[in-house]
Amino acid sequence: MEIQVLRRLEEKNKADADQIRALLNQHNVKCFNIMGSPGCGKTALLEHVLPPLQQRYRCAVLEGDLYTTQDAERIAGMGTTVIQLETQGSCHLDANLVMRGMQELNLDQLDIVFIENVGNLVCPANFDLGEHHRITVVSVTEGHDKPSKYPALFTKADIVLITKTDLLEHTNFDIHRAKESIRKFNDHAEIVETSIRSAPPAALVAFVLSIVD
Ligand SMILES: Nc1nc2c(ncn2[C@@H]2O[C@H](COP(=O)(O)OP(=O)(O)OP(=O)(O)O)[C@@H](O)[C@H]2O)c(=O)[nH]1
Ligand SMILES: [Mg+2]
Repeated sequence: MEIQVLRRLEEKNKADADQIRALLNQHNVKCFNIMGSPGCGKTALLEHVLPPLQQRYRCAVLEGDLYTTQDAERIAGMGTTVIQLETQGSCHLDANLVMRGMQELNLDQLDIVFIENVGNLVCPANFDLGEHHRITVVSVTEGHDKPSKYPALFTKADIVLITKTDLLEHTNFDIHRAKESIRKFNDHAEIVETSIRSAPPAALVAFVLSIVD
């Protein structure tokens, strides 16, 4: 009985996600779903990639959070259109909530929508949000074992960012081992080392531009 309910929810989410993708395609808007652990640096990356992207493209952000609007305020502070998606305690976004967010945006006036998912290395992987591409972020302070321990988010990524590399010397994070683990589950994703401190995330900007240009 419980299994039947889960399948229905998944089917409903998939149907909603397909509807979102169709809506975005109709408006020629590209959508990127950013996922990773709490504090891995998702919002910080957005703060760094939005300025160069916004020189050429019209961007908006859907900010997923359990309760607070702190990340949404950071994005709004940059002058970027942002809609808060409050999950009220749930550990991931689903397509139904994302659709409501999309309906608040003027898609005719946009080229790119970023979704920052709730900080979580497990649950968001199972929920198609109607995005075109998935960006997975893992920071060196989390440990190089995380891709092999939590493969789901890495399996479905189109690009994986290994962040906070400025802190490498203070950790035992083995970049080579992390990349090997990611490759076991994903043979196509670009894997990029980055840091907002020492090396601005040019590879992420280039990835987004390669899709949108
Ligand atoms: N040293 C260093 N710190 C970073 C880097 N990227 C992010 N941080 C810091 O890491 C902390 C968390 O960054 P956020 O961008 O808020 O992380 P997040 O993934 O959006 O967090 P949640 O939305 O809560 O899941 C902040 O204090 C950032 O300044 C980096 O490349 N290097
Ligand atoms: Mg954040």
